Amino acid sequence: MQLVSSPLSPFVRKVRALLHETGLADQVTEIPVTTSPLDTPPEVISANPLGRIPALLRDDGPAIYDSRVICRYLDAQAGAGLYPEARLWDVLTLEATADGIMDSCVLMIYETRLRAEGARSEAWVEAQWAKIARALDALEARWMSHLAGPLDMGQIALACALGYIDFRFDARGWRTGHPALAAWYEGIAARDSMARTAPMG
Ligand SMILES: N[C@@H](CCC(=O)N[C@@H](CS)C(=O)NCC(=O)O)C(=O)O
Repeated sequence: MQLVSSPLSPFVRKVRALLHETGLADQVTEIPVTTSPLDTPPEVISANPLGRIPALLRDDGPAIYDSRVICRYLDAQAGAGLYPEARLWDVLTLEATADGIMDSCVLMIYETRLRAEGARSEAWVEAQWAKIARALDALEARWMSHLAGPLDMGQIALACALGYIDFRFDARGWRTGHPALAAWYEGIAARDSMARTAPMG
């Protein structure tokens, strides 16, 4: 299998972390790309008409995309149980929350990097951060007992999201007001799968 990827994408990181957690890493080779909404390479479009990464090229079927679909597929291939039936809706909701944090982070980056200076909206950027801040509050208030449980894909996704906030928006100080979440993150960030996939640069 081949993964259309980029080392800095938090969505790609979800897949890469899952590959390490499940022992499937040596079955997937990466096709590194540089992509943005304004400049999408053909190999991304041929794998995903939406022009987004990650996309997984399978040996025995059409390409699949969206990190949630890829992660669920690879988990099933490995029989790893990262989407346990008994907690499925919680795991999927947690993964959706993490993905939503990443969506807002990526939109903030695009707004400041891709838009011409005079067209940028500070209010819009702050509205994206407000979504992230509300999600962090909800995680701190309602999700800590789930996070204390066995590893699942929601937790891996959340670790990727928090790592991406650290990487791009460290100055926002997300740990302030979220001590339990910060303590949980210290633990999961030390896992081999997270250390080996941390964004650098
Ligand atoms: N929901 C998608 C989001 C993927 C996504 O937004 N990826 C970014 C890179 S971090 C991308 O490909 N952006 C290019 C674009 O939006 O055209 C997923 O989970 O895979």
